[in-house]
Amino acid sequence: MDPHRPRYHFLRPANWMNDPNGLIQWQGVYHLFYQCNPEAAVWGNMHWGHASSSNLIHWQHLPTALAPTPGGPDHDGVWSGCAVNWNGLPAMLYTGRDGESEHVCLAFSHDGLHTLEKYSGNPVLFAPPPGLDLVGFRDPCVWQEDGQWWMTLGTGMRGAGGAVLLYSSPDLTDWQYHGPLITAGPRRAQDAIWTGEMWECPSFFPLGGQHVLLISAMDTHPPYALYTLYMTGAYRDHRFSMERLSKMDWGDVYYYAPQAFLDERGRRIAIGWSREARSIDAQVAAGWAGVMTLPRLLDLHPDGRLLQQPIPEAEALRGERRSWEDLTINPAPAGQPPTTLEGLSGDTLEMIVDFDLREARAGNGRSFGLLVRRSPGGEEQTEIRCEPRSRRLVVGTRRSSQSESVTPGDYEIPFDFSGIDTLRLRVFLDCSIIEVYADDLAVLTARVYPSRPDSTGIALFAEGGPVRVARLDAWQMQPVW
Ligand code: DQQ
Repeated sequence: MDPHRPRYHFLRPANWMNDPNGLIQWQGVYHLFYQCNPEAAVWGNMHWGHASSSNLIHWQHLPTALAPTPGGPDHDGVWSGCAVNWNGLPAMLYTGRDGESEHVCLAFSHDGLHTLEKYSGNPVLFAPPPGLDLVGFRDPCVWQEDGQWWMTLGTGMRGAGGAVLLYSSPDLTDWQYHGPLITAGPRRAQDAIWTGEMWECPSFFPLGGQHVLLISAMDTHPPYALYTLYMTGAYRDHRFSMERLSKMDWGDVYYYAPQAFLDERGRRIAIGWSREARSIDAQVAAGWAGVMTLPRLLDLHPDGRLLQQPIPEAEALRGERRSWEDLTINPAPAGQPPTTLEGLSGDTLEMIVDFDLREARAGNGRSFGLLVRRSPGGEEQTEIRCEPRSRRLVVGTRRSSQSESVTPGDYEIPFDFSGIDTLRLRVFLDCSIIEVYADDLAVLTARVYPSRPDSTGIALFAEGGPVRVARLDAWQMQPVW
């Protein structure tokens, strides 16, 4: 068995997978369509794969749903798109790739999402309005508002950064341009986050009295971008004015192209794609590439920050549990190993760790955290480090693997520890994917490929002074495959 293949996250049986597409709950059943290459473990030849689930955790693989039509407007690939309820029929708006051109195409299902049929009049939107010099024209996100259909498309204004275009239609087939929903505008020196040359996969929706726009910022030239941003703000007169901008996931390239949908219970749920952090040769040799992150429940903090929580359904995977209370972790003397916990190890775990920040914050320059996927001698380990003084939380994968085919890195969440007495880290380990939730306010997805079978240890560490762990719960997670 491939030790790096996740066991409780969604992924295809084999070959390449990327963006989630067409997320919808239809007559009680969740459907996940996704970008895939059915022939190889490398990106290309894009089709829509398909799976369904009653709980967003246990998935059933279904036949490929959409393939390129030779001679059709999608003959070079069926790229990303969304699903809507079209007067009682599930309908998909997707990107048809045709050379370098991108068109909006429509498909629908007459048999309750067993199969999809392409609309004979495709494409339903052939090209952007004349006169715009754009980078990309793709990834429709569609909703109903005031008796009409509205659609956003991801693009960039050449030389001027990302943008989202807005269209409306009475019937999903005839689209009218309404101008940009939002444009990045010129880059300003004080902007903390570069928003890229184009915005892929916009996902736009109301949440907590405001609106949220998720975009995947892309820039293939310096200063480069390949990460997911969220914006919160006001949607008025068919324009979106952004008030807050942040990364949705601080793992950068390892969380991309998320799509958020509303389920039948009215929950806003996002699923993102995590690419591999090992060489293409290693991906081809493994025969699979790409995994979906755990679905996240989205909400809005009163101050406008996006709250993200793993869906509660994931708790059904919890198996054997171990708990500790009131632990004091002292700095290890030089050359001594960090603190391990009797009986706690593994590569498919959920952990909830409550760090008491009251003293640790006051202590000058203290840092503390967790080591996971650690070999007994520490030759391999992945670090989750809290640094209150430098206001950051770092996930370090530089020592995660001794294999040379892996891309290591340090990924950091800017995090303000002031005013928090207890920091709750919720960590999911599933073979090569790690998701770290910090107080549900910041999330970081990382990929690790330890080369040693004994790299399964968990340890706690403190530097510069002790840290108190108020509580630690850990569960062995049950596989879904
Ligand atoms: N992936 C799709 C595009 C999208 C990109 C192609 C984002 O539609 O813009 O596979 O990863």
